[in-house]
Amino acid sequence: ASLTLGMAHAQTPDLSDPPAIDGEVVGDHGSHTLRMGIGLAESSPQYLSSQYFADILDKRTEGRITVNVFPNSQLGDDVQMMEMLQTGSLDMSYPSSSPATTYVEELAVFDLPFLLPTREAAVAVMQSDVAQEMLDAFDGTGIKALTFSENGYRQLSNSARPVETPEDVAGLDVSGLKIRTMENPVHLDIWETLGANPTPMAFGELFSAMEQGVVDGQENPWSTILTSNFYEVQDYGSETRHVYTPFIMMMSERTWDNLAPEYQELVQEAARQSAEYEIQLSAEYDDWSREQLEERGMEITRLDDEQLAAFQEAVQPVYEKWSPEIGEELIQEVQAIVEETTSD
Ligand code: TF8
Repeated sequence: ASLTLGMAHAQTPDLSDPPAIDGEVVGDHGSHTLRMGIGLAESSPQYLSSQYFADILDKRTEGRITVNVFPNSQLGDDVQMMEMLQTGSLDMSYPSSSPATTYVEELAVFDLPFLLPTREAAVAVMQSDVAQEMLDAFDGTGIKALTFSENGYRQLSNSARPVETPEDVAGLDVSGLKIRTMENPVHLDIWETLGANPTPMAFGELFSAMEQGVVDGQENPWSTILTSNFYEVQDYGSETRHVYTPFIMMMSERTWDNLAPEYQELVQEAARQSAEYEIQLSAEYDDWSREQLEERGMEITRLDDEQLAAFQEAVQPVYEKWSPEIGEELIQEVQAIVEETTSD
């Protein structure tokens, strides 16, 4: 019988129980009901980990801190919700790092293409001192940045054609793909460099823009393409993994300053615990979501090493252009952390 080396099927994410909530109950320092707005759906790792964050606070204050999580960008998109944190009209949010570069420009290091080759390297960078300095750099903006977690490896999807090479993006005899990007100048430059026609747009407007053909495609992790139902309006996917984007769990500085120190310590610990859970969930969702998308009819191209190298080569000009802006030293520091994780 012929040996069939079928692709090993990804394990279905285990949503049964998040990690047990242990740790002592924090004394009574008043009661708070917090509103948290997030961009993704109830089935996303972002929502599930936000709910786990809320459960930790509820349990360890015996209900004195309640966090109500509002998903699906219903309170606004990433940019709007960060502004609401600054004015104090929203208590918490969980945006990508990319639109937050207007507050802390060093975050743009995460937008450099192919910078973080493995999840292990990405996690090491997010947990490094240089990453903590970026979170601290929010002080004074009205936003208290609590922790990084994983939005994940971004993949290209579109409704026009299969994409295996940069030439497929640019379109030799047709115009370049109209690609929606996050509101971030490095992302715009990546897709301009690849010959696409990029348009920055809030995430909440993206589904209808694809449905109406205003844009041909977008780029996000498989789990977002699945949980936001993009497969309904996107026929083709390409496993480009061109950028690893972090999430940043944020609290309004007004809300933070209004909490007793004991509560602040608990919030920081709960944020770290929920980020750890989110990264584990997001990793479990990654390959599984890609398979779910194929089952729902998306044609997904897995790039081989040569095809991936062609994309890495094609976006080199982005490094030349943005390294001076982002800071050569910072980029080298991040690359050194990557080296450490990939060397052993
Ligand atoms: C994007 C981001 C978003 C997330 C989410 C809205 O493409 O990846 O999916 O920031 O929180 O805008």
